[in-house]
Amino acid sequence: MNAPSQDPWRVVGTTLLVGALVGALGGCEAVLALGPEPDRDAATSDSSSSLSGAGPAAGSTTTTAGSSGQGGHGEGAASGAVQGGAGGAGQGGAGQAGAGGSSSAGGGGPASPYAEAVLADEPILYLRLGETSGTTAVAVVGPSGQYVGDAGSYALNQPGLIINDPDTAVHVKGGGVDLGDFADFEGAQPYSLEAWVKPPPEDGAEDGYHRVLSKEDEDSDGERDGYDLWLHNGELAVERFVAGAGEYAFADVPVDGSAFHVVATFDGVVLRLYVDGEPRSEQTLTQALTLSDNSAPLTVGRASNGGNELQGIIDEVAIYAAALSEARIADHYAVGVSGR
Ligand SMILES: [Ca+2]
Ligand SMILES: [Ca+2]
Ligand SMILES: [Ca+2]
Repeated sequence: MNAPSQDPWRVVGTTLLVGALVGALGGCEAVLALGPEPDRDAATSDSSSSLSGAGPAAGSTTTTAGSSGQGGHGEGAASGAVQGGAGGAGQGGAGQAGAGGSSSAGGGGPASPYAEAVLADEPILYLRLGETSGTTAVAVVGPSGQYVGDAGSYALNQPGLIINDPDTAVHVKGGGVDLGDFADFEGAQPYSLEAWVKPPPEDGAEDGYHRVLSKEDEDSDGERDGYDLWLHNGELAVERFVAGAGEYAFADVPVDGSAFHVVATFDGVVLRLYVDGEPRSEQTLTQALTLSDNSAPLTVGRASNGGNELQGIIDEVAIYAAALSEARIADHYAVGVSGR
């Protein structure tokens, strides 16, 4: 009960996360994998103050951290944690606790304003893709994935796409991440899909539809069902399919090899696509396109069936069970390109 308040990340990571999260094992692995980073302790004092701004998610997570870090009473983080903890208990907010707590784990060491911005919106999946070795894509929130593909089909530990954030990214070259059957979003459930992508310069000969994210079953009945986000000849699209009938929203993206931020949202009726924090297109569905539960894996960097590979760096993938607002998307982008 007397752990120093200046190290809430460690307290959360080692005591709370393990039991609290859906991705508890992943969170623990994140701590182990990232623990040795030298700046960890130095950065945690900064992160404690910023954590208090993360709202109920961070606050409720730190229920344990707050009670064990009571020496810090009077500081933003400690009081936030205590208040958050009370709120979390009242709401039975285990999921929220998980999200906030894993922010600490995912951060590992240095505070990440970008990760905090993501976690403030309570994703159901958040992959920082910052592994340096192994085959597990450790989830900060949600199920961890497996890096899949032939030897050389992906490269870990590539420069990340978030400014002033030491967390790295993966370069996919045919491989990707398989998250298993997750995030079906049956019916007309809302969602948001988010990623940072840095494809190679367009050479004019590009062909094919390169999946950034995919949760699409076409194999069981030969017809496309689900949703995905793809690149094709400098065009980005979010699509939604039921029994082969689909609707899309499209937007142009850079073809000069520069990175961009994408968020696709679905609010139950309208598909929207945002690039670099700005709304770029939308499509109001003209048919219901009611999704069914399927068993196709959610994948990053290639289609659920392993095809349609993306080439390039992909980073900071998040999925939310809500349509993020334009303001929140703009904020994520602003933090991502400023580092604060
Ligand atoms: Ca990353
Ligand atoms: Ca199908
Ligand atoms: Ca399913």
